[in-house]
Amino acid sequence: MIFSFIYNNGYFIVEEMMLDKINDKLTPILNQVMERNTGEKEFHQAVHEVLGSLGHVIARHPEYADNALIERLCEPERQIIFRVPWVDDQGDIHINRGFRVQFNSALGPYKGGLRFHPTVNVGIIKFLGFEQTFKNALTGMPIGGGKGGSDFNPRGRTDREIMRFCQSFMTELQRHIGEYIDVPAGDIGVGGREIGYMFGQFKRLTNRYEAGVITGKGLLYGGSRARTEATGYGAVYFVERMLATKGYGFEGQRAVVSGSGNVAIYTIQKLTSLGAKVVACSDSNGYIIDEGGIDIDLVREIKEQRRGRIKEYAEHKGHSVKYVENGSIWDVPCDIAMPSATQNELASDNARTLVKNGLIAVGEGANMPSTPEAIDIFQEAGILFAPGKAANAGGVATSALEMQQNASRDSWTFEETESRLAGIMHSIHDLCYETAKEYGVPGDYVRGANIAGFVRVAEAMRALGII
Ligand code: NDP
Ligand code: 2IT
Repeated sequence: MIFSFIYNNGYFIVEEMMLDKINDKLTPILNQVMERNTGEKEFHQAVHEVLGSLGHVIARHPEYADNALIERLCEPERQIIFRVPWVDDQGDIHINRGFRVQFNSALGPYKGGLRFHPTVNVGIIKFLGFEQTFKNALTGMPIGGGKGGSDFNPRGRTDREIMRFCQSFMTELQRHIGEYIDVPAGDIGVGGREIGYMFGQFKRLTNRYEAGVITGKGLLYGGSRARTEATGYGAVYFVERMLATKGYGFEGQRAVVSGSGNVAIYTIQKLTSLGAKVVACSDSNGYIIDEGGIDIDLVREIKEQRRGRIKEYAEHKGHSVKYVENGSIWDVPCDIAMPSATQNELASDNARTLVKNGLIAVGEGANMPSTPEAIDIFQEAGILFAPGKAANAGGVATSALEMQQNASRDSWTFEETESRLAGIMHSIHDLCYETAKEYGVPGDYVRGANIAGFVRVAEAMRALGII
């Protein structure tokens, strides 16, 4: 029996992994991954979920397991760990650790974000790079999978400190990236400001205006319109299409969105514009409930302009808004839940509460926010469940649109870019939906996404030989 150790709200929860989902051929591969990557529990969890979906595929296409293809798929092509020294405003020196895991380049240059958060370690970056490989495949765009970041904590740091940290981080990272090699972007703790400082340092060190080396850039220096909004908007487009398969729409639905960062903000904005009422959002300290519907302009002012805390929303609005410190946002009853903060933020007890409260759909804006047991509970209850690697692919897809614009030295309108994003999300939805049906698990978007992503990467890896 294998257990996963899941960090949730300050506690480790031990949850049993459902090994019976794993096919005989795949079990030794999973065991090897767990032995070889000791203690990297999030990476184990991500590999377990994907391999747990592949039983039927390998039965139908045994050639995908030839030449140790799956073993190769579970081992990153390259893992880079480096020192990031920087000086704070008082003149004290800090040493952080930088990471870039170049997971798989079968479909294109490595592509994926950079995360700056104190919890970052190699296991977190590996899980994210592994997920990214399949997500990027689902977009149908020519991008491989990678991820990076640092255990640097940006919270409370001045603008100058952030700049010096980003410059030091890029001083090392620049030797490993390039528009045809590896193209980073943002993730938790990395937004437009950080991308600007990193691109500036890359340009200075290389003497090249190579815009396609990084995405999420500002509009004046090679960024794409709609990239900032893309992950949240894309997740809502996916959920809209998923709801439509059951004849539902957003009008009048009550929604809860965790987090209040980039993904959460634009998820809330799009849900609201399509007729849903978003009643709660959060940060790592607590959550707010606004029964009148979240005032997104106020959230943006607090979070994007002042880099403040979500508690300030309640302080500003007074009695009509409730702030709950350290509680679980999933206690708030809703029809649609969109976890958009971080991995394993929604565990089995939260899933049970949501189901009991009448939930109809979950759309994962974050990467791997639901624990495996929570996903089982949703699926057994017949809840529509959109996994992150499909639902949040709009961010990276729009990054690939940014790369296209950079390559052609073009710049599209917001409408043009958003309509391409919507088209991509609809086709990812339909691919997952049709794949699930084809493999005898209709309505199972987890398997649909894992299988469809895997097949694309596996086909490319087979064509490229044993490398
Ligand atoms: P941001 O840094 O903009 O926002 C992150 C939000 O999540 C904040 O509200 C933050 O609260 C909260 N959060 C982060 N870590 C934790 C934690 N350990 N516990 C509780 N809350 C936490 O990041 P993004 O919005 O960009 O990313 C959110 C999620 O979406 C991540 O899983 C990311 O990987 C994923 N994602 C992002 C994409 C993008 O384009 N940005 C694309 C696809 C997926 P606090 O301020 O208190 O830390
Ligand atoms: O998890 C993700 O897909 C991202 N953080 C975005 C990656 C990208 O390259 O835009």
